This record gives sequence, structure tokens and C-alpha cells, in this order.
Amino acid sequence: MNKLEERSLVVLKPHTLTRGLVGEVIRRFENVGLKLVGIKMVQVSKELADKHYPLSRREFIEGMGKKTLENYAQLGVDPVKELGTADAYEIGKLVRQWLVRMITAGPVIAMVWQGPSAIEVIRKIVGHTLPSKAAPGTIRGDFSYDSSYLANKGKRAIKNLIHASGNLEEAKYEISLWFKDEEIYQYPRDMETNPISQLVDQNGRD
Ligand code: IDP
Ligand code: MG
Repeated sequence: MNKLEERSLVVLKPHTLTRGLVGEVIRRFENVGLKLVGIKMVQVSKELADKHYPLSRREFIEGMGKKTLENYAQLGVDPVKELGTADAYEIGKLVRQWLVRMITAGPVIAMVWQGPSAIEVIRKIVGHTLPSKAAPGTIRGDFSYDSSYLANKGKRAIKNLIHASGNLEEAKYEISLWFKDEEIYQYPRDMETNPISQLVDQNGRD
């Protein structure tokens, strides 16, 4: 892997499989020029789910709570009435329980994608956490329709199809949690080896 490259963990949540969207999602990452360097189907255990969504990462738990609070404020919904609290961390803990239930509900596809600024590029392709805010053209924007309010009403996680690492630190932790070193492969994509592609590749980059 060269210095400019990053790796990101992408997990297709169980409803991506039940909806038959696995190929569609992979196609979008491939088209952009990202390189698939690891892939497997996994029935996630409670233990793996707990480590993937660690309670100890306070800013992550609080972040989920904050997204709920923002969504509720926009909709004029009182969080205390709905969830019994307006505390972002407490709400985040609730959401986390639903998330663990969701990700263990059926098999998932776990993947490692590699490329320059892979983490940011993947987040851009995936779109906003809340499908109602995800732009058309993103995976979440095109294939999901959900909100914190609807999800929380049903005591479930938002169905937004995909997990993608949020930053470099998260990516490193998550990849080492899901993949052994020998499960990650190296090979060149055509644009890395084809001299014409290197001048102006299929994505029009110089
Ligand atoms: P991300 O998946 O875009 O990185 P995070 O804030 O890391 O978003 O949240 C992890 C997952 O938790 C989301 O993808 C979504 O499925 C779920 N989630 C986040 N906020 C809520 C919520 O308010 N209610 C229900 N589920 C939520
Ligand atoms: Mg996240």
C-alpha cells in the first residue's frame, strides 16, 4: 500500500443482503476505482458486535444520540416523551443496543477497500447516516428511506444498509477486528499498471 492510500472497513448490514443489493453496492465502489482487498460473509456474534460498537467509545455513542436529538428537534418531537431522556449519551446507548441486534440478525458481507483517501471517498459514496438526509446518487440516498424518529419508534436501528469506517483510527481498529492480516490481499488494478490509464484513467483523473 503506498503512503497516500488508506483502507476502510465496509460492512453490508443484513438488510442489504435480504434486499439483494450486494452487487449494486460493490459495483459503486469498484466503478470509482477503489480496490477490494478483503471480503467475506460473516454471521456476526454478539461478542464481535459489542467490539465493533464499543461502549467505551464515548464520542461515538454520544454522536449517535446527538443525531437523534437533531432529528427530533427538526421534527418538533420531545425526546423525553419518546425515549425518557434528552441525554445524548443515554440515547446513544439505547441506539447501540438496537444496532447490535440489527447487525447480528443475519449474515453480513465484510469488506476492506483500499485507495487514495478511501475512507472519505467511501463515506461520500455511502451518504449521510440518516437516509432522509442522504443525497440522491449516494447508496443510502438511492436505496433507503428511514429516520431516527421512525427507527426509534420501532425500537430498532436506522436501516441505512452499510457500515463504513468514519476515520483512520476507526478504520485501523475495525479492520484488525474483522480481518486477519492473511485475509487481506494485494494486486494491482488496471489503472495502476496500464500506462495509458496512468496518464488519464477511466475516471478522468490526470
Ligand atoms: P454511520 O453509520 O453513518 O457512521 P453512526 O453515527 O456511526 O453512523 O451510527 C451507527 C449506526 O447506528 C447508523 O448507521 C445507524 O444504523 C444507527 N443509528 C444512528 N443513529 C441512530 C438513531 O438515532 N436511531 C436508530 N439508529 C441509529
Ligand atoms: Mg459510524
